[in-house]
Amino acid sequence: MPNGTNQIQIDGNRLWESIHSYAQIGATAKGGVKRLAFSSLDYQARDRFIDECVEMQMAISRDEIGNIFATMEGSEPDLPAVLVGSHLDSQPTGGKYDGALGVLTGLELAKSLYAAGKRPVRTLQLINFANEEGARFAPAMMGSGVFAGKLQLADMLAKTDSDGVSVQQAIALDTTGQYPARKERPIDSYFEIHIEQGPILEMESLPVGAVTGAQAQRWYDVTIIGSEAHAGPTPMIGRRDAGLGAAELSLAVEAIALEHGPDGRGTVGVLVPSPMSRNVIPGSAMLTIDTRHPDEDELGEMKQKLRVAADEIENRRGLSIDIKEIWHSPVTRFDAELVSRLEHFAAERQIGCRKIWSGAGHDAVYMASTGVPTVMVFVQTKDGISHNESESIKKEDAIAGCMVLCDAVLERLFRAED
Ligand code: HGY
Ligand code: MN
Ligand code: MN
Repeated sequence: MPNGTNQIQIDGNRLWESIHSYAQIGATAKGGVKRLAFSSLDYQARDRFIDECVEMQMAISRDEIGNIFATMEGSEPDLPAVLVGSHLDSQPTGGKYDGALGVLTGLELAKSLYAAGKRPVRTLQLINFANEEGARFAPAMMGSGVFAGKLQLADMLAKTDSDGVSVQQAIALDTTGQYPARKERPIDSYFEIHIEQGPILEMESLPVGAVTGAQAQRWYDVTIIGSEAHAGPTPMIGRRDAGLGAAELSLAVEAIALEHGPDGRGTVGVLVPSPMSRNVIPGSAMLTIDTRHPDEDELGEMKQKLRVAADEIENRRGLSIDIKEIWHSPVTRFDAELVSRLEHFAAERQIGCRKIWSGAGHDAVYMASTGVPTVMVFVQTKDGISHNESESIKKEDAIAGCMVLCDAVLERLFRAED
């Protein structure tokens, strides 16, 4: 524990209960959660978070993309504030820990400070970032991207989901309009705890990781045009089958990622031929492509190879294939000093910990892009499985991660000098 903070008792049991209580909001039959961004269930979880903060007399504010901020003013309110955040929105078949662990750990820290009657020197600001997942409205990390000034609000409000509903229309259904706009203030640091969503910590039997940064991502939307025709009388030779073009391009995405292995990643998460009739040759198709790599140059080469593969399929099949890059999240490094503080507090508590790189994107990526000292704690994930209703972590690992994060945050909160 940092000096002067030992009467602040983080209650790991209360955190674990809180996580499983929030998991009831949007609970799915298979044990996961479905709280798509800007949906009523997303708002329900977020409103619960707001209510718990208001009970501790924390000031609530919001911004125009729907990020929510809960503020516990420090005794030196002019000193730069310490931010702790993550997200409560989920994938359609999401797990109960992805994002929620981070928001609810911040809440647990505030509860511990409040219960001890201990006002921090610096202001603590908790954040629930809107639409981190990018599942309903691409791109991912939308709320933090707008907050960081890297994504333009107007562009994001115009994004639409598969039903043609825009972010602007979805936000209009929000119930927190009555909260004031967040006031700009200097930021000391940003902390986020998250499940690893990969297998490394479990393979090494470590409960937590000190995250050093995140790999780059490039997302694409692809439209393929062929010609619709009858599945019966139309000979195989000469067809312009957009569905098969999409299938071949999907295999090319996998091949390109493997060529750039072992770190290259390529996924086609959505592939929709049209008109989706069994006895009609698809005249068009749309697909989404998610590519990632820790090396920007390699990710750039993967992009070029994607176009080359598309050209070859286009020419051979008489199709037109339009590939639109819709998002680039660059390689991001977190603050080395904060990483070493996490390792220090883990060692002090005799909690096994190692430096680790993030394969997933997180709100912390955009926070780091603003120049604010930023760091994450990862928690071991069973079988490395996430974005899956079976997502699971051990209670003792969640508590270990919470303790390490809170130690590092408390050290910053009670640090008077700048
Ligand atoms: O896709 C990601 O990396 C994050 O989970 N949104
Ligand atoms: Mn997440
Ligand atoms: Mn996620």
